Amino acid sequence: MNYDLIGDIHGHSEPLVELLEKLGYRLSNGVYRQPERQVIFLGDFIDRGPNQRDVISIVRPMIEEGAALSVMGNHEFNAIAWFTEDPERPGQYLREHTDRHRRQHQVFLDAYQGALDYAELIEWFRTLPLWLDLPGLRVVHACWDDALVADLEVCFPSINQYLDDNLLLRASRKGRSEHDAIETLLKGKEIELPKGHMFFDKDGHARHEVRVRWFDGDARTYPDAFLGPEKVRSNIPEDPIGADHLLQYSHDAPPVFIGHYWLDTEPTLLAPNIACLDYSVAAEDGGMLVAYRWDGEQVLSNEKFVTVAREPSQAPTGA
Ligand SMILES: [Mn+2]
Repeated sequence: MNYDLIGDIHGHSEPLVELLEKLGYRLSNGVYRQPERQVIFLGDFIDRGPNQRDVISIVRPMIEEGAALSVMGNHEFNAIAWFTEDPERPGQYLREHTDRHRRQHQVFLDAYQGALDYAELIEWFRTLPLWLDLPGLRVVHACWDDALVADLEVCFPSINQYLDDNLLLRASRKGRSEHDAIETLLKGKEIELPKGHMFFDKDGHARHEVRVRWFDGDARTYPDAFLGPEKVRSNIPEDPIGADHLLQYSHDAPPVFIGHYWLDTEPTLLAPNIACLDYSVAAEDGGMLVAYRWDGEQVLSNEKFVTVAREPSQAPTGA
């Protein structure tokens, strides 16, 4: 099977429709299809953008009718944990209802909280696999880690059919190995900046860690290892890092497609077998929704990105 992989959508249905049409998908009985190909979504359907329901009403039928596959993004995982009451702490939730967490999730809550289909949508999010290991390619929201994938498969054999209560609870407890595992797969590897260094992220939060090129065991300094928007780079010191923070991913292993990193350059491969497809479609100053047309190649090509630009929001919608 040949696949069109599509990066983080974050509530922007207009670029999604434009991209699907550009890729040759046509609406038929409520489902965008292309007879010879399937889409693979990289997760993060929700939060941030203006069309939370419209995005779900496009991607969900595609997945349910076999026109697409998908992995879970950290925003879907967070939505599940926000919704789910903590069985050991009545009245509390697996994701704490702090102001900061609420702000990150507000546009989704505005669209679904109190609606009859909210609980059912959360149930559906729980069916999204954490990763896909398909013939010739691998898909995960942020970081492929062979050892974690192998461990989780042994401990939780049905992990990619349904995120069960046991795993959801363990993954929501800081300090547990399951928490670290899900964080790594869905949010990537982060390393602490040297003392005294920090920067503000797109939401204005102070960050003391950076996301890193987990696949690149040759990175020796913070700038070598940094993976994220280029506008942040001037805050990254030249200091050396400990190489044991990185995983490395063999150049002979199948290509891995990831989203998550809010890149802001022209789409470019991160390595001959690593492509990130998140180019900040939801950024306030505009960005791109990005796909990669994959036809079985094991060495990826910069020629195969397909993009749709989104202009900056006219009036930021606040919160
Ligand atoms: Mn993400």
